[in-house]
Amino acid sequence: MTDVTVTEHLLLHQKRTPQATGQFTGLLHDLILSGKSISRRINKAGLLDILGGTGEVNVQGENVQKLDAIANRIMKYRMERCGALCAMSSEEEVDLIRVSPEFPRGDYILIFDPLDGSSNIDVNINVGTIFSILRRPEGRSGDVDIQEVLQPGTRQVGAGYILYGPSTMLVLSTGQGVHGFTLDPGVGEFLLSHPDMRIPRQGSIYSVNEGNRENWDAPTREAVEWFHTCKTPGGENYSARYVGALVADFHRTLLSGGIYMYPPDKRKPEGKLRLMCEANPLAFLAEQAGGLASDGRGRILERIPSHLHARTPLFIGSPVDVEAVEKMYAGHAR
Ligand code: AHM
Ligand code: MG
Repeated sequence: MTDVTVTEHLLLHQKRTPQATGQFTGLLHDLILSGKSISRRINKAGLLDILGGTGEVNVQGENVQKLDAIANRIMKYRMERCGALCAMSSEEEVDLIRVSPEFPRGDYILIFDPLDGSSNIDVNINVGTIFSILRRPEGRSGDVDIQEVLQPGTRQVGAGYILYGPSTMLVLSTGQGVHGFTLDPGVGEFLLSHPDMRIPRQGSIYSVNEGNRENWDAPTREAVEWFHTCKTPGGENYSARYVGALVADFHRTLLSGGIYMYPPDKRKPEGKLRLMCEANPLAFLAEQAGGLASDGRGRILERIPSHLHARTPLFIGSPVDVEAVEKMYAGHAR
């Protein structure tokens, strides 16, 4: 662990141009502040009456947990006031959230999953906030049109997540590698703990919900069979790991290598995960760390979202492992 704070790191590494307005740095500052507030709530989850469901069902047809709703509120409140955004989209809300004219508006668009893996909250297992930052297309002003938001992941200018685990970590990329920061609760600052994170070329772990096996498509069956039988570079068998919180499974994959998969299946032909608030930001991080992210047939980052809550199959992690899955797909016609 270094004593470089995330703010110091950003100031040292942000490209400084005469046109730079400081909006982007301000946006990240408020995002980090929101993450700290959510982290504090989560740490107290067992002590306050904030576990369990609200009784509502969200836009995705899933039960809303109280902490989902709290995290969503914290993000919206803070980020609407940060002065850098013109619009936001949350996994928890059907419509685009346009920044109200009573607040200063900026050029950026924030897409987020306020609390990924929230079905894990009641059992005190890792959850996280995932975010993707887009820039409004040049020359646009006034109210944001939905088409301005539906950009492919290649256009992201920043992405990351805050993982609420044994310690709280921020993993961030602004397009110059991936850097990890650990929250020092004593001083309330994220300190640089994982500079320039790189995914190993091949891992030794595959991560998929094997309970869905009977509904998988043929290439996924073949791919998982391949992971059952192939060897790691050290001659060992692959191990299976599945937390069931994408952000936690991805974090392990980023650090240790291997692959996380949420394939299409008979009941969910487009997979389960959301392209804009889950797959794109993690794909951006994976590529920045030397890994790959694919929908089986192509790069996640090149998919054009059809709507805010569009879904995608996801195969993400070490290049050798993701390429193995793509080979299985290439052997099957669409
Ligand atoms: P959430 O954003 O509502 O928490 O849902 C997404 C989660 C991912 O975090 C996780 O990888 C996946 O759903 C688990 O799904 P399943 O239980 O079908 O394996
Ligand atoms: Mg999620």
